[in-house]
Amino acid sequence: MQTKYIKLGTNEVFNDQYMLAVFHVDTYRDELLDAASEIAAESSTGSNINIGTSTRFSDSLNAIVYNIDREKKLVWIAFPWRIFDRGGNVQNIITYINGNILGMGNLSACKLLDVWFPSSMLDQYDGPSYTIDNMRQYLDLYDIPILGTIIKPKIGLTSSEYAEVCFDFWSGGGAFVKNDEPQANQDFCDYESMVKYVRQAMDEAEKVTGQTKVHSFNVSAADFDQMIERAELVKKTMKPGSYAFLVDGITAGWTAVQTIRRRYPEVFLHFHRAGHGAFTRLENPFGMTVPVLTKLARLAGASGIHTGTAGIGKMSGSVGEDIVAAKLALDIESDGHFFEQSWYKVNEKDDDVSRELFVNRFIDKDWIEKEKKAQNKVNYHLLDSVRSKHFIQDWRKMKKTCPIISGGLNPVLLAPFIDAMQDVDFITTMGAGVHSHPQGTRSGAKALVQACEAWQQKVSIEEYSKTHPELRVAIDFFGKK
Ligand code: CAP
Ligand code: MG
Ligand code: MG
Repeated sequence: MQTKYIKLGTNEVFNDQYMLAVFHVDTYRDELLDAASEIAAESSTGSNINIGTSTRFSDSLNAIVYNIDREKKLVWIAFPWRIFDRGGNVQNIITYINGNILGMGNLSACKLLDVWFPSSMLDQYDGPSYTIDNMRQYLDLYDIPILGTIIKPKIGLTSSEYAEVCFDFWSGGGAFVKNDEPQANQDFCDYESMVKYVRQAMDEAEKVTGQTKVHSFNVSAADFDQMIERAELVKKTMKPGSYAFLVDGITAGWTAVQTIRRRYPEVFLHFHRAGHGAFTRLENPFGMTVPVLTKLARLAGASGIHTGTAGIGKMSGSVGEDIVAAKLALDIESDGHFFEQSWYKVNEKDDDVSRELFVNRFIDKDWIEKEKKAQNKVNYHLLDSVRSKHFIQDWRKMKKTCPIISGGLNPVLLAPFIDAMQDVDFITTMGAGVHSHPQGTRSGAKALVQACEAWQQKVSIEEYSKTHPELRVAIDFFGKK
């Protein structure tokens, strides 16, 4: 037990100097508080044994275990935010709070469920610059989700074939196209001609439809210079507003995300999270949750990040996680797992964190029961704790990050997802859900637009499809899938 890292019940961590975090922790052998103190030590100033080189000042930077729930195996730890690298470095925060501790031998679980940033800390971070509102203005599209696609096959089309599929989607009425996350500069589809042909396809589609369009280009690369080279090429080739920069934020890393945010504040920064499943999945007792990842992406300045389909699409996910994450990213005020966040308001008193509350909105007992039956690999304990409590967070003036909803969706699933979100402020991208339409990509795009029109007019897609043949075909095809 490293007692100097424990101050149960203390109020001193609510003084705006501490970032708060709540972990689900389990151990092979230690008592929970013992393990918690080891986590606090390893993730701040210490190691596994009390160190002789500590000073009074270094001790003032100790992380503090300030609360524990033995039944739910929850541990609350406060981190003095002055330990973090100056200059708004998100990568550095993660190195502390999801770093060495994930490998500690005595732990059988260590999952970061939620974090809370004090206002003084928030001021140090960029947050988003170009938001979905800017994109809406460019597209002149309001009050509906921005309808998009990922070009499929994931890889293998030549640059001109790729652009033709873009054209088909755009001319069918879709607004937003993205590179699939591994698309880069492959020998059969070189980056430069891909960008060039996309520009031509976009011009052509804009002429045909009279609508503006957006393409999100993956700029992730082996090194900094190459990433910037790709971004500059896109910038040179495309009209301002018509392109976004996609960064594979997990595999290329947070430094890539923050570099693009800082270099190109006038561009929509699209955070693709491929690989996040390794540490966010509920089956994995180690890592962080989707809401935490989403909060960190907002801190880093992502204009948009994938937040999952809440179990509606092909990826693992749930209402309790994905919708919470989406709302956290987006909302001025919304419920988190543990911390509720209000992004714009300045509180009169900074007593947010003492307002720990139960919010029942996302606690769906039936859903948990269903999940338990369906997936016996899920860590139920974690699942239950994830749904237990919420905190309040004030995000000050930090702009919103928009949810990007993707993964196994198709036009038939649009309305159910809007219902789950109870909101339309998101981008949705449907890959297979568009390109496998029996009549091809253009009809797939039309079906998607029609599904959205049906939702706007508050009629069922069944009803709407009587006069919209592409939607009819989509219902018959995807309905069976
Ligand atoms: C979707 C997608 C996205 C996933 C990532 C894919 O394609 O392009 O990468 O959505 O998951 O390759 O699977 P489909 P998430 O529409 O054809 O499924 O959004 O959860 O991060
Ligand atoms: Mg070390
Ligand atoms: Mg993809």
